[in-house]
Amino acid sequence: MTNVDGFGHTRGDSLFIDDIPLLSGTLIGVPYPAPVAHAKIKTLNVSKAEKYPGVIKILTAKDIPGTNQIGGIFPDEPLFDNEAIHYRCQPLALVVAASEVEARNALDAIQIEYEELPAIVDPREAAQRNQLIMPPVTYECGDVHKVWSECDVIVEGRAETGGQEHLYLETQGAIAAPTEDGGLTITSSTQGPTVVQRATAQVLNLPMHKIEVVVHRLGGGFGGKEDQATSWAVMAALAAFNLKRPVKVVLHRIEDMRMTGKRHPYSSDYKMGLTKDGKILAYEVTFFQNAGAHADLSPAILGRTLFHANNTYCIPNLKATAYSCKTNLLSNTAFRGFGGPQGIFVVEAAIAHAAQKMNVSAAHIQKMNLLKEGDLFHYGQAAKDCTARRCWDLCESRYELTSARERVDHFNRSNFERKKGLAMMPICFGISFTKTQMNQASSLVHVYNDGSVSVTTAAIEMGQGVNTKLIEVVARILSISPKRVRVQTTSTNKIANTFPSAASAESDLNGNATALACHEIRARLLEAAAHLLGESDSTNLELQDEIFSSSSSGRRLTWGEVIESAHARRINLSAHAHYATPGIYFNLETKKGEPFAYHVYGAALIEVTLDCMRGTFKIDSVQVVHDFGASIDPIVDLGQAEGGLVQGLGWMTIEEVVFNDRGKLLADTFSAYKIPDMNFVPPVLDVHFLENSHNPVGVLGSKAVGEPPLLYGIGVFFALQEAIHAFRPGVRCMPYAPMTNERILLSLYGGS
Ligand code: LUZ
Ligand code: MOS
Repeated sequence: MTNVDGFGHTRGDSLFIDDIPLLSGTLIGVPYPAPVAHAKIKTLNVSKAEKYPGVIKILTAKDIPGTNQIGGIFPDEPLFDNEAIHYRCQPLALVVAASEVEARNALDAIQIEYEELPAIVDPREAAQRNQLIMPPVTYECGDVHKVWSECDVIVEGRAETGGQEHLYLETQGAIAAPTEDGGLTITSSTQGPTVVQRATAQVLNLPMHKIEVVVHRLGGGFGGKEDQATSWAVMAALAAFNLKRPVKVVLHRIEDMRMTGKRHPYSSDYKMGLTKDGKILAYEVTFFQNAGAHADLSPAILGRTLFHANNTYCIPNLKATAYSCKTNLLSNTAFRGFGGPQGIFVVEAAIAHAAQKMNVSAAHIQKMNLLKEGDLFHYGQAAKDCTARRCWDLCESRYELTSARERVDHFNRSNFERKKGLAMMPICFGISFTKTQMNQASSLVHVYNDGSVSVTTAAIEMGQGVNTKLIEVVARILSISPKRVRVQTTSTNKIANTFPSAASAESDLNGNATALACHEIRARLLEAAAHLLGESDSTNLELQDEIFSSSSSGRRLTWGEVIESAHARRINLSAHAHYATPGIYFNLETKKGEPFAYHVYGAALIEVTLDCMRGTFKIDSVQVVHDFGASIDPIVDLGQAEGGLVQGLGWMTIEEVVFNDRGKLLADTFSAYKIPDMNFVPPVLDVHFLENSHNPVGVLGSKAVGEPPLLYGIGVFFALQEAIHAFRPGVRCMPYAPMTNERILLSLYGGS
């Protein structure tokens, strides 16, 4: 089956927020950005700006009828702060005008007086001053301190990873329109309709039932719209509520880059102890997460960093501590991987360090320590149906690691100014929201009396293909053509109490709920067919390819005949089902439990060629064996795997979020912030689907796919590191990502 959005997207028929035809009288809102990164606000005066032509009103904290608060995990984020500025470009007011030009013209006329305070941008400095989002958290197993003395090799060091801009194609935005009874309908580009609904209800002091949040689709999310679509939607809603007119707020790209949070940069300290054979005995790591100004999702992201601190290795003694550090930067937020990649980078950096010191390949240490069936993660869950070794072994044999190694070594001996590097990158990612209660979803399936079917869930289509997968679920269980099935627009009126499309889990959760609803309808239709055929029950009936057939009488009925008859007999042709992932739990006190329904595994082999004169490089190949379970849709899954891994390659190399020391974002345009393009994509990009994998907990035996493949990108850093070492033996190339051309040159020629 082809992606249901394919035609619409390529023809330009798909509607995004900015394409939706406006009701007449719709006003435009533009947020007013704070001029500095940290200050006490003395006065904010909008009266002059409000007199500008076309301006209807400028909304500030004073216009909020309910609670001035949108914080998701902690209530630490006012919609419009009227006391302090915590980061540069923090929105302080919303200018509402008849046109966008008029709204923008008035921005400069807003007068603000403030007392500037020093800006803290470094997470370690914030931690030193005890500026923490919450107390530090430690996950551990075994006792690292007892075993250091037994280790033959110990490495210690610091590792850093930078931020990452989501660069979804569609910028943040929403349109809010008042309803006749004082409520609102909000069309939002959000991954979490209920998040928007709840925050709006709180800010406007309305019951949630008066607010409908509608989402057609997103032009990309990547986590950037899990929590951070909320403020724009609430601003539009606040204005529509005050002015009794529809209001649209859509950010320009530069505003989006300056005003919305990104992937969290981390600075980390590691210590790893191994036997002389390469067995990891102990690993101690401390993470300093740069949370930015507000909590946002940082505490949950910190949790996933701790869960994934071991990547795919069995480490008997592990101690991981994490600090969420409050700085005067944008509130960093969810980004594909959700803290997992940051944790995994550090353990890979420690292994690479140990390998250099022991003069063995990193692959030797990686392979020796891979998880196997039944091994315990440090949080107490056992590795089940663990395919880590199968993926590794197949990757090694299929892509001929041994001969690749020889070829690369030979290349490096016979070339001076160009060097190659090779890295294996095994991955492990836990599937389920780490907060157990979020792992639930529901689905509403209608069979119409013309035989067509509609399905509505909480799932948000954001390019990841969830709608295509939902159609496949319905079509397979009802045994009908996918052409009969339509996925309806997501709305909080139709499906309540939704959780965001996030954590790679939306196909599993909404797909499983849809499967339950379809099984109910299927059973009713089989009964109806039995009745029509004069059989006492449906035991001898089958439904296959839109035909009901009886194995006892051999008689057949079409899909249409049975629907018509069931409807005439007043049988319910709709079902609403709820699904909650079974068996998962996590004890927040002991930090033990089984938080994940299952894990996704895979392994990649990455080869690079470095130009040691220029500091430039080519990624020659990324070759992957990935466990997709029994893929529902291999084309959609392949797209997710390729997109994810290229996004990971970009994070590790060319994407650099740069702020100055006063908290000003310098990389706020496409010319200053480089993301992967077609030329960057490796010429050899092979993703092999692991054979004979069936995941009993996923939907129709599949495994979640959104986030895990991003982790393969981490391997490119260590492939480049190896190439640098080949040019300059003995140099210690610091594990500071991204490995930009400047950093490469400094490693090749700088003081060490
Ligand atoms: N969002 C969230 C996520 O709220 N909880 C999670 O565990 C998660 N994991 C990955 C991506 N988004
Ligand atoms: Mo996400 S990082 O799955 O919103």
